[in-house]
Amino acid sequence: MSAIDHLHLRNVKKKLYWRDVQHLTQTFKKMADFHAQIQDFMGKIEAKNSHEPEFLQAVREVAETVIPYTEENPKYKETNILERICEPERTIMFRVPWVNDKGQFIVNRGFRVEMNSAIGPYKGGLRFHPTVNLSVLKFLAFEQVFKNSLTTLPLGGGKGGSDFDPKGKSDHEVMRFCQSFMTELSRHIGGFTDIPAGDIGVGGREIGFLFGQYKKVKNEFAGILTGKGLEYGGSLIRPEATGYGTVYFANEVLEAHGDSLEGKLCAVSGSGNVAQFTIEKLLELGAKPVTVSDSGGFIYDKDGIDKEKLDYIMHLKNVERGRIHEYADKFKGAEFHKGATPWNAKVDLAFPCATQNELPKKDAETLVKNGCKGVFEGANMPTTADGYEVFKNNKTLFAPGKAANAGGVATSGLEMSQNAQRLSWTRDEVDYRLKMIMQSIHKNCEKFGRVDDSYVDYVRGANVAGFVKVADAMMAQGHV
Ligand code: NDP
Ligand code: 2IT
Repeated sequence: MSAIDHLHLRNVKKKLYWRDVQHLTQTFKKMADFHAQIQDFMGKIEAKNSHEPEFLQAVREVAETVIPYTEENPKYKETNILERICEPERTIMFRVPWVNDKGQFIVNRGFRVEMNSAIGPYKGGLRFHPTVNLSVLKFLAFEQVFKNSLTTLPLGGGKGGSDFDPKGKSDHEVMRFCQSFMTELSRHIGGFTDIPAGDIGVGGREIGFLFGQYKKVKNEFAGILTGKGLEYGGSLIRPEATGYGTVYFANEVLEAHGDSLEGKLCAVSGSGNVAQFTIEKLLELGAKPVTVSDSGGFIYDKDGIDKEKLDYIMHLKNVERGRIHEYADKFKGAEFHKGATPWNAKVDLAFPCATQNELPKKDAETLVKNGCKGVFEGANMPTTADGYEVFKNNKTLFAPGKAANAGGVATSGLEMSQNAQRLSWTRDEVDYRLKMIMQSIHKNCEKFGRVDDSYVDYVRGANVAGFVKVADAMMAQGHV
């Protein structure tokens, strides 16, 4: 190389260096600016909702991804859409009086958070669990707005429930509670207003009692709930839909990254509706689920939970209403770990399907250390904020609940369509539509969440994609 070439090369390097420095400085400045704006925004939300930690957690996750987007799309900032989305359109709290089998007078608290109706009537589940409070239901209703927007269907967001604990109650007690709950709720819901469904502690039995009471009080047979029994307007595949949809979504993510579910060891938490049908679909697609849990602890079955064992779990949980430790008595070789969660198991993939904040930072670190390549949230917000940071920093594939578990509410939307048409689609038809919806959610998340050729930030993708549709509808409808 000549002396002139050397000189030229040095100048090019110098220029490149300065360009890099300038670029980095700009990037840091932008990040600091975003950070300041997020802090400022959260300050306002925290001031109004200071006793609602779950709600604030859900809002912060959205703010961290949506605020940078609104900076580049100022129309959303100018119309203050994000702050407007954080304020429920309406929150209803009510007394639920009922009498237990001993003749005692019990009172519980009932709620319905009607969060956002920009793109359709309020839609979202009812949760019956002793931990239910306004913070939990506001976080769930907030998540539901973005999730429902992703489904491609015209569904607004809501959530409700009660601090009633169905565990240990007789069928008659559950029926009397549901009747009292619906006597009040019936004033606030309707096929064009608000259509609740199930969630933790609310399955087919509870939906039946709630539907019966609505019909009695209102004297109308209407599609005001989803998750109904097949005999009275329910849809095939709705019970399966959340778990199936989560696995369809996982399949999309893995395929997009040149991988598949075949032969993968999977940790599943929970043993309720979502966990059961997650396991069923994992088996169908060739994966090997090895854990299942409830609030008493988890089962590790090194031989895998096969179809026969899953049938046992379904009978134990749905019919006998038993506890998961009984699995270890039935199937020798399976271990029960009392009071623990499944995240220490050495697995390829994790499917948290129980409840919020069940996967904290230390467990995320253990999963990563053990070689876990993907986390797919069947539950709502099961991963803590710092747990998610661990996955993000390690480029673990991570599908947030509002995308991965949207198949449940999407199929509720399909149940509403069938009710409106007064007909029932076949199992194959509903399953096909569910699969198509999960594929479309995946594409939409990729569109807004792609970081580089090898990594998609599905959290950013889901939040921004969900936000854009709701925000555009809100802007079109004026400041209402
Ligand atoms: P179920 O009531 O059918 O099952 C809940 C399961 O999670 C049970 O195994 C329960 O154990 C466990 N669980 C609940 N709370 C806790 C807790 N605090 N600590 C440990 N384990 C707990 O509910 P689903 O399966 O319907 O719901 C599970 C998750 O999926 C929830 O986050 C829900 O919001 C979400 N989801 C549900 C949808 C649906 O269509 N049902 C749709 C989308 C999301 P135990 O019996 O001991 O309480
Ligand atoms: O969290 C959820 O998406 C649900 N519990 C299902 C809601 C519904 O309306 O089917």
